[in-house]
Amino acid sequence: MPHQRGQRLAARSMAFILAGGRGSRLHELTDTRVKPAVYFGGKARIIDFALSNALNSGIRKMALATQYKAHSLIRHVQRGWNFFRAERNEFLDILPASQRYEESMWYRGTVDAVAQNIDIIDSYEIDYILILAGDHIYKMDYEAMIAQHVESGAEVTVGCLTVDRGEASAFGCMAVDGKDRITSFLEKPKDPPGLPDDPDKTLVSMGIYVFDWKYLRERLIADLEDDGSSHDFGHDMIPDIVKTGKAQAHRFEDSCVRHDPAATAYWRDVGTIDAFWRANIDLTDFTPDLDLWDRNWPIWTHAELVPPAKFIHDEEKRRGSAVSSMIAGGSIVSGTEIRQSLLFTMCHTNSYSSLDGVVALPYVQVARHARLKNCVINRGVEIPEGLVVGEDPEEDAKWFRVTPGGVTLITQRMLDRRGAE
Ligand code: ADQ
Ligand code: ADP
Repeated sequence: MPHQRGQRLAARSMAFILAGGRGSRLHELTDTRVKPAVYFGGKARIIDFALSNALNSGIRKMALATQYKAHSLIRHVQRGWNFFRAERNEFLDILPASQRYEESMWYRGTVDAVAQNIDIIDSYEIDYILILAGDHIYKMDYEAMIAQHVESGAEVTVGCLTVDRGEASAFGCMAVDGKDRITSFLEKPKDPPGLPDDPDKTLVSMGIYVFDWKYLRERLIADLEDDGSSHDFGHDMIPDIVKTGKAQAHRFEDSCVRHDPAATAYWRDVGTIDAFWRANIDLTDFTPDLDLWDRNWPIWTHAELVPPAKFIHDEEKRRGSAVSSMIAGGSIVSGTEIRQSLLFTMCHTNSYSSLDGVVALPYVQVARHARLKNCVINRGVEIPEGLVVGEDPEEDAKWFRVTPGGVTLITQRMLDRRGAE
């Protein structure tokens, strides 16, 4: 059925979210869950940012490609992401690699994850497809990017941002002309090029793309049969299209959602324990760069039905208090002194303990007399009485994972091993 004229661009588009990558730099935090399913910000999961951006941008057709360790992600999406009405042709489809295309073939790469679902995408009757990664923290109005794509007439529009040159080799790096047409694209170069007017900065790809569906469809069909391809957007398809001169850059600054135009354009890849800890703890700042309080751009998630956080102050015990911190619902802070920390849903801490710079995932319990500094504690961990972490890095490293940045990751398995010694 042809699309009606005057329909909003977002209504003629779908978001295809890639959430199947292996990823390993979050170590034990991704032992059982893929990175997009990792918790972030006290209530949400990383995937909620891409999904919320799409929803808030007016997109009502979404598909989520999953592969490794997908159970936690699928459960979260099933519980929390039911805003869609099939009657209005709205949906969020979960597309696990299910060997539909060929019986021996999982998703061979990001391009292949889309290609193996061509028939499903056809049935959505869309004009534009927005390819997203499910593993970044940012707020962005995707409709502005789609609008630029349509206006410029490019074959592909690549979301991009400026980073320090020293960090750029983890990204696809590009050069653009005066109209932001991409003139060269190098995937993860060892020695990234600097910007012409600022050699210490590099323009990099956010790994998000807009295509006309008709155009991408043809490229996907060719890629399916191309044994020489590694089936990856960053390695194969984007550099190829750049050579034709029909790839456009879209500046994140132009569609980043922020209260105050002077605020920094916030984007984080929380791909390491240090980055994950930092980004969570930053939320406890007086005015965090990431505004989770904006009623016009909410981050939607599955929220457990729990009572408000409770603080127990007992004259005989020490004060139960939290300062410069975020404490999620269902938590009980009983006689614990908490500073600059973030406790997720249903955490329970006990008397004579102190937490400073702690990111505690849901259902963490802290027994009495524990002193914890600069830690990430995995979901459901029971911190035993009197445990001290963050004061003697050598001792901590015997049992726990201490990062280069000095953050300690604690899991139940590590504690059990320590308890058994
Ligand atoms: P990377 O960050 O290395 O580079 P990649 O590993 O390809 O990105 O993952 C991108 C997204 O696709 C992730 O959300 C991942 O979970 C998912 N994914 C990976 N393999 C998949 C598969 N087989 N099936 C389904 N999903 C899969 C990319 C670009 C760079 C860009 C950075 C920005 O290639 O050019 O700079 O993203 O972070
Ligand atoms: P302590 O800090 O001395 O170890 P507890 O954690 O055992 O103390 O309990 C302190 C208070 O926390 C209780 O009096 C109660 O108000 C509240 N509390 C503890 N557990 C629960 C629970 N499961 N449900 C609701 N409230 C609880």
